[in-house]
Amino acid sequence: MDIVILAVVIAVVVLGALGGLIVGSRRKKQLPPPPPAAPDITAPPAEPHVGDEAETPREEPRRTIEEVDLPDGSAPVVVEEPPAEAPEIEIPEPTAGRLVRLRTRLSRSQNALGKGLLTLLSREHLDEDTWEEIEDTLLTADVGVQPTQELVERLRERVKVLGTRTPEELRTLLREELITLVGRDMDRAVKTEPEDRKPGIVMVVGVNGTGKTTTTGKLARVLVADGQSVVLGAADTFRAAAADQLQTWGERVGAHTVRGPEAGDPASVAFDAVKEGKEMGANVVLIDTAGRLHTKTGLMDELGKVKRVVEKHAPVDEVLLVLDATTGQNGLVQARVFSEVVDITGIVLTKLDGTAKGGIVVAVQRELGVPVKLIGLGEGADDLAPFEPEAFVDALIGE
Ligand SMILES: Nc1nc2c(ncn2[C@@H]2O[C@H](COP(=O)(O)OP(=O)(O)O)[C@@H](O)[C@H]2O)c(=O)[nH]1
Ligand SMILES: [Mg+2]
Repeated sequence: MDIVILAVVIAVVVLGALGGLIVGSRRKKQLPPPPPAAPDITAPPAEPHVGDEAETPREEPRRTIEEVDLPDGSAPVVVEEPPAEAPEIEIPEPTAGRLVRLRTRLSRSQNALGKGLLTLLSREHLDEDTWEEIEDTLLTADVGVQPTQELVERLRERVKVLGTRTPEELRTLLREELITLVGRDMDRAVKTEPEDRKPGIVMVVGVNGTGKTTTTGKLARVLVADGQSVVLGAADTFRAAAADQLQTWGERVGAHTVRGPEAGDPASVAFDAVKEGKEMGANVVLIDTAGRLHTKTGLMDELGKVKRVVEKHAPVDEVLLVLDATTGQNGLVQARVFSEVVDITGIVLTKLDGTAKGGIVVAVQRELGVPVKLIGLGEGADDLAPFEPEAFVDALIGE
């Protein structure tokens, strides 16, 4: 009798355990995952079942104490975590005197152009051959035919008047004539502050690889250093990397970047950038555009469209054409084509640190009748300088 009872008890326990197992595994399969809602913490903790996981699955978000519904029924409080790491905002260096600081970067042009001319002018006999060499020096430095002839003409006259020439006199003479050639009286200020409204609108255009995005980023820093608030428009929508590149520049100085979907309409990104700039009360909106090949007329037309669409807000204050100084005559061809599509108001000559052809400054101004306003003298964040004819010429002919 006792044995029978024991056997029945064992059978019941074993069956019960088996049943629990089956129920447990069924439960696991059939029940939906526990809802993220906070449990009633006043209820006794649920008994673990056979087959339940020993640990909370890792992908389940862990709730902090603040999120748990308290017994008094108050709403769950969601505490936002601070962003992983706020980017550190840099303080760009002031723009005054930048060209002086960066003058050694013009050493290639200095050796080829400035020192070359001084040496030639210092020869005892300034014969025809020497004048021809002077001419060649200027042409090789991309000064351009017409400006070269003008300069040589002026130098010949003045040297004749001078009679005997001390090196100091020659230097002064050459300095004056070069500054005149580069242009003393042009308005080289980048127009970012229209009197009657905010924000100022600047478009940056040019062929791929000339340095548009870099220049836009550097210019944003210049403006921020001058106390202005800047919004960037990433209207180069052909490559996501281009918008990333611009945004990175912006983040470094705390400037907001407006971007659109990849391969989206550049004109609408530009439009939105100005709209957001207005809403944010920004001082300046800088619009970086795609590097269109001037041979692709369709793409060039699109650039015209970007400008027209932006001008539904307000006139564009400045259209900066970025030219790579190392490309020489090719840059002049680009300049011509771009000026047919949009009215260029200023030129940025980049990569003057990598060329002996600083004379391109003169040639490109002549070509467009528009002043060089900024020059790029390196890849560093503050290697963009306002163009000052005196400081530029001084850098060319050396101290
Ligand atoms: N040495 C030098 N490199 C520059 C200068 N400006 C731009 N670059 C470089 O030129 C390359 C192309 O620049 P990017 O801004 O991407 O050209 P984009 O295609 O016109 O936007 C980058 O490697 C820049 O660092 C400059 O003034 N000097
Ligand atoms: Mg670019």
